[in-house]
Amino acid sequence: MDTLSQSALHLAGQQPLTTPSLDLNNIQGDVLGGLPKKTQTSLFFQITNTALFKAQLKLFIPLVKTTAQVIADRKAIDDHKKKTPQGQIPILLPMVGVNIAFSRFGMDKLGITDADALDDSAFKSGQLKDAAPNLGDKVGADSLPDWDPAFKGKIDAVILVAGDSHLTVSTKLLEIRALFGLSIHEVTHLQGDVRPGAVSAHEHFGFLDGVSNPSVIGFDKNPPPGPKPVRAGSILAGEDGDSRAATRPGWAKDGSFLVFRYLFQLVPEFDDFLKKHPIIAPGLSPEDGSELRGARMVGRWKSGAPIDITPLQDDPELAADPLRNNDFRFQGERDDQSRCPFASHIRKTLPRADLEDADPPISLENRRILRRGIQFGPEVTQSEKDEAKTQHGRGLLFMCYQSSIVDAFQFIQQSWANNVDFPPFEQTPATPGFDPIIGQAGNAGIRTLSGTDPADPNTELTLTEEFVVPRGGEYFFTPSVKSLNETFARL
Ligand code: N7H
Repeated sequence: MDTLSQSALHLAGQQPLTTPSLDLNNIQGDVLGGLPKKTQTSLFFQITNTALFKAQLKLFIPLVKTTAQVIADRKAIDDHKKKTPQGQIPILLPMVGVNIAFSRFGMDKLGITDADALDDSAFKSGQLKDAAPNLGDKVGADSLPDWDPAFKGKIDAVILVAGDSHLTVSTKLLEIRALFGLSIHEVTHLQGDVRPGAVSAHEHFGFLDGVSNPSVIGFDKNPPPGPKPVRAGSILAGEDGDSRAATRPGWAKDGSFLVFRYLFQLVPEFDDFLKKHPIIAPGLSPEDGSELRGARMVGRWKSGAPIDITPLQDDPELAADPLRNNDFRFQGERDDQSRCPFASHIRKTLPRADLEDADPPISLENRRILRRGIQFGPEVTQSEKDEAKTQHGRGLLFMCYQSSIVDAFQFIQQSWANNVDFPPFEQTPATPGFDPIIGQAGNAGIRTLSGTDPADPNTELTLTEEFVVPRGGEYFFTPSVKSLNETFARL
């Protein structure tokens, strides 16, 4: 182990990590490694001819990118960047990665009879049924979630095709569509693209994304200081740390549940809200006050710097330093939200010391998710800015992996983000309120939260509009390559 990682572990208060061996040739590449991508198309389909589909799946499996291949791809990208002369923007390496995942409906069609033993009620019901009662999505006149029609029918599986350019991805898609031919019916496809130029790593509200993901023991060899690394079983079924490992079917091992959410973001409306609700404090311009309000809603500045470390002004150097930008725990602020609101998006979705330092301590290991989303839709136009109204759909194709949807994604959304009393502190006079970014209040729509004004954290802020609007999604399972061959494609 190098000195840097030793001191990183020391800072994080961790013991040196043991390395149980994970079979990286067996785990699909997006789960632990993340398919490298500037663009990704997700193809949602129904299986219309099971026997033909299984035969074609056999031929498709060699196209599936494994974790070992993703590691090689990432090394090739790094080497390529190093070879690019200083001052020049590197030309992107042509690259494409393919993964596949199945919903419960798809498993039923393939004749997988022991899928109940996966023991995940959210996966079993599908996201359409889960959305209104558990995730807080609004219901439309047809009593179904107010979603894009494509997601109101059944989806059996999704193929992810990620790459460096639209050309590489569309060429691979042609090959895949031709391969499966009439064995599938395409329900819809969604294209995501990283944003252009300087905002390429930022999501549409403008915040740096992809900063904090769990380090996985046995995979991430040098975890930076930050939240506790997790055992592989919190992401992969059947591995150490999966509490259901003993009762899950053998074919589930090294697979992972994939949550897909089609989330629209009302960016001009979000910006307009911040403009009209700046934090007012001596020495703060209205623009700075709006930035501060936004940072307190998210828990990080747009640069990525955490407000728990730098509460009143941005610090881009801190934001860019992976050894510091995740090294905080909301410690010393139990019962207090002067540095970071309880309801801020990152405190709601990973409440660090709020639970880990409780008496008795509550582990967060089974609540961790590996996020893999990508943006969709165009940049905000001048006319949208002028009208403060969205005219073009844009947002996040949210994706995350975990070994239990019920314990992780569903729990985070339902019991934390949408739960106004979370986190629970007896001494705090104010109710935390909704996560202002992803909290969903069902058809009521109106949400309140406290803590966004640092001078008076008990003051409540009312949001009459939800800035993130769910319009579809599904729950999938991403099997290992071995079980794709032996179980999913078995005739
Ligand atoms: Fe969130 N945002 O721009 O405000 N998210 N998220 N998320 N999110 C995070 O650490 C965002 C969504 C988590 O470890 C950051 O990468 C937006 C859902 C978790 O400290 C930012 C949407 C769920 C973390 C955003 C959205 C989560 C996290 C900080 C929807 C799960 C890590 C940068 C359009 C139910 C927490 C970073 C930690 C971070 C935003 C969705 C969960 C900026 C816009 C649906 C676990």
